Amino acid sequence: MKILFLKGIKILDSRGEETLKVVMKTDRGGWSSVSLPQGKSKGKKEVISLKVNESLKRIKEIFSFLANKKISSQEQLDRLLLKLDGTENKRNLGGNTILGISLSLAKNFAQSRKQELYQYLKELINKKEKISFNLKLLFNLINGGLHSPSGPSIQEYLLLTNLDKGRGIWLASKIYHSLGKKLKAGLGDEGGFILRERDNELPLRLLKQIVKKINSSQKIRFGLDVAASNIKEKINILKLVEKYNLLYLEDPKKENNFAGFRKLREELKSQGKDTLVVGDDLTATNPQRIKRAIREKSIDGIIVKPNQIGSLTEAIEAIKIAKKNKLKVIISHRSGETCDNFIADLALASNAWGLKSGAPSRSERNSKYNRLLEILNLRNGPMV
Ligand code: 2PG
Ligand code: MG
Repeated sequence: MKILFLKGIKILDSRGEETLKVVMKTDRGGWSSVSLPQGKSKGKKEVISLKVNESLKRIKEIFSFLANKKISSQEQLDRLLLKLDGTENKRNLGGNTILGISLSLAKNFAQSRKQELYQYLKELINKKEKISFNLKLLFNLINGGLHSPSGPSIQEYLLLTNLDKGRGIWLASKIYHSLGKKLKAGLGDEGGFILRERDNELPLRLLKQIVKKINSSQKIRFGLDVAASNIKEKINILKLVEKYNLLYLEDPKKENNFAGFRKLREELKSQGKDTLVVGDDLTATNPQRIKRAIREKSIDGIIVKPNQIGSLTEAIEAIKIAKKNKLKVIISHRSGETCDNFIADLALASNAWGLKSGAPSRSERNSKYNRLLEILNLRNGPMV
């Protein structure tokens, strides 16, 4: 395959900030494009994203370097770009620049093989495993922390349901609307409601009340992304786990506190809880950090955000390490998003435990949930 055209474009993200879109044409796959998300509560171990204008220049340089080179695989191009960058944190080319090209190539390869993106990605991740077409959805219904101008310091109050042939999405939507009627509140960065009260427990109380009223037969559990690196006060997490039967705790400790994660896990296990302790800023989709967390028994699962590491090949490496070590994989959006839905395909392709894409509201969040519905409904026939 040869790249015939490669260009970066500056576009707006869901917060109205500048982000990067990459457009590619190859001699086999035709046109493809990818828009990149951006985090706000970023981990210190994430790779560097360049300012969009800088990325645009790098893309021009990369295009002249790649023109007429034969590209035989995803990994070959990704490794070539990593070598060209030559740094550990991708500060020369930018993680956003490299990832934009890397993901555009993936879409292009899929097209050239007349495959859906998730089918192509599945072959990169695990040829033998069958896709289950089911996973947990983590809906961020109340936004706090850095994603909200007011309210609790915990960043995300998550409702967890099974995709269950799409039913989980409609259930979450129903709960979201009931909550909206009750709160009459504005929305935070990820489409969840914002509160004025700082009380960290109040959102869980509200969610519990609403879910009780809905009286659904489907399984619903709650979780938190504490994003503890951004919090100064002490929060009694174990009390919240006990009171609200929490299934999921993301970044409950600060991002370098591997021992603290482990201690919390041990406490939860000794109390017979099934609560999962998950690393996001702790592990930063970085294979080395994930291996350390495994060695130190810090986590039950990892968040995977391709732009934390900056190439598809390395994100897949992170997924493979996690799965091999029986860690749960949760594929995740960023708080600054676009309507690009690459991560929905990645979540199905990797048979991830979960997908986290914010509230079931606003097009940049719904594009991921809608992509799942599209795949579920069309997978036995032609995609449109
Ligand atoms: C997180 C993410 C996404 P951000 O902490 O998990 O929800 O936030 O993209 O701001 O890092
Ligand atoms: Mg997080």
